[in-house]
Amino acid sequence: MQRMTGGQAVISALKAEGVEHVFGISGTHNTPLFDGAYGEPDIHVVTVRHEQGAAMMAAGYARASGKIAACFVVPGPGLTNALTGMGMAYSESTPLLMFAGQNNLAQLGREGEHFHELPNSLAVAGSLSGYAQRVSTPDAIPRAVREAMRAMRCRRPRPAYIEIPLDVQSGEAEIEVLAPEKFSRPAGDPAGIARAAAALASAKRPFIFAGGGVASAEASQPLARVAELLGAPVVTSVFGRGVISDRHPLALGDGWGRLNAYDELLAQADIVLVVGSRIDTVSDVNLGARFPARMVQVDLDPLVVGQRRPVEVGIVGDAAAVLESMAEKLDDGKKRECWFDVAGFRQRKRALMAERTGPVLQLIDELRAALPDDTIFVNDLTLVGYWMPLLLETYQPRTLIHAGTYGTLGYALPAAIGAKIACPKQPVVAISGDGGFMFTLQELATAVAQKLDLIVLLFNDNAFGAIRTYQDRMFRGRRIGSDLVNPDFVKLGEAFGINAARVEPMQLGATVRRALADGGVWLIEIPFAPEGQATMVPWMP
Ligand SMILES: Cc1ncc(C[n+]2csc(CCOP(=O)(O)OP(=O)(O)O)c2C)c(N)n1
Ligand SMILES: [Mg+2]
Repeated sequence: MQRMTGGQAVISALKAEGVEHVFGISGTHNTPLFDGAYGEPDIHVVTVRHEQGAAMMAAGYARASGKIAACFVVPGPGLTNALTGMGMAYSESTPLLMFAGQNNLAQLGREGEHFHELPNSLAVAGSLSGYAQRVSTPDAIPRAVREAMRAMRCRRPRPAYIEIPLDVQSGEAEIEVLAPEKFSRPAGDPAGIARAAAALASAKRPFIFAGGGVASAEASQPLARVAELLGAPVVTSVFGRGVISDRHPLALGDGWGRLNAYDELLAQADIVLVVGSRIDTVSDVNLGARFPARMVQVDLDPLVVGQRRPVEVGIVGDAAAVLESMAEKLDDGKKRECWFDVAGFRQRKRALMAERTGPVLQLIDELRAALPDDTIFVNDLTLVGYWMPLLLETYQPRTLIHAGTYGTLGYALPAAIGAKIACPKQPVVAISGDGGFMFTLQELATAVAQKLDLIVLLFNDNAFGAIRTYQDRMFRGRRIGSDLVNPDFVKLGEAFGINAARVEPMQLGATVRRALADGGVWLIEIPFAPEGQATMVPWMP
């Protein structure tokens, strides 16, 4: 037991859980939380420039590293600003620990029009969280943090939310700091795993569909082992990119969209193992409807198993644990030959993509060649970003962070900042359009303050380009509200004191190499407005 304030209790609990970073903005309603971190060498406070940035940074941090970061925001506007980032994290099954201040206990629930009052804030935040609680005494704080951690670690990861009234933050009490706990996830029902292994082994032409759950469970190795034992090609969702290296002979990459590039695989496959994926709409617009009728599904979330279509065998469990047990069952000392011509398919797919995406593929190839294998790319919703999961060769898990199904503009820069803070040794590249960049550009100041090495690519067509194309296609060229008047982005970068350049697409590789060598924050604007079918993003009908 130690005597401390509620704010200090939060910091002690975070330290005990191994949390190292807090993203946030202070105000009168959360200063005791910030004060708790005063002089604490193990907790790094990152001041952001808008709360949506805080949540997106924490999300990028978790997706790049698997580590959990906290956010501190004021109630009312601080929380509502953070909601878009929380929505993003919720839809991508990403953990983050959001703390909001609150008015004093006695003022709550009365519609008293107190400062920062947001009626039903718990319900508001709770709708985007896997755990939401208000604490009413300082000594309840360690338990709430522990419960939040349990929810994020043991169940499908989601944001967690803890709300602390001001008098609880500054109140003192004798507080017990809880010792760290080893969290465990369900390892899957052994009988189900045996049936799944038998079903997969009995089929002649299996394939695997692997999602973000494989990355969060750090299950790349057992995934490759199961694939090799079955001779099964592996397709990933956009969230699963990198869980199997594109250099692996069984890796097919991702690429469903609306392109139907996988028709030849689907026409022949007789069973599918879906692991760590809800079969999301960005990865497969058909939501798995065209998968083989025989399906084995492994997921940590019981609601996901069988959600899209009936399963022959469903297993609720951690992807790493289940795939390891499955590999044990399948292992008869031999690897099976793959029934599908993966190399030939990849060549045909690349030729199709070259024809279809032309200059976009060239750009992405340039980028890949200029950057090391462990570079983390973070995509916004922009032409080049949409194509990244399909076109970028990806070699490691967590290195391609694609904006989630929530689909907000402005995600790339803050999520990239979070990724860089979590993984300082890896190069990080944000990919934005002129429209999306302007949603969160103020976080350039955060990148500067944190002295980051960061490359921001801004593809400028002076438009909400995808929407303009959509209007051209679906509304017979009746363009409205999709052209943009932009600032001079190079001057804007200079005003932030960062390196800024405007380069033609052909110079991108050289410029990125230079940015990597020189370090610091780089804003590289690429005027880019291709014509014709290259503007047709993968999701467009
Ligand atoms: C918060 C939010 N508002 C609106 C949209 C709708 N939207 C999707 S793409 C897009 C255009 C983005 O323009 P830009 O970032 O310049 O990329 P481009 O399509 O030009 O490559 C818009 C407005 C959205 N996804 N998110
Ligand atoms: Mg644009």
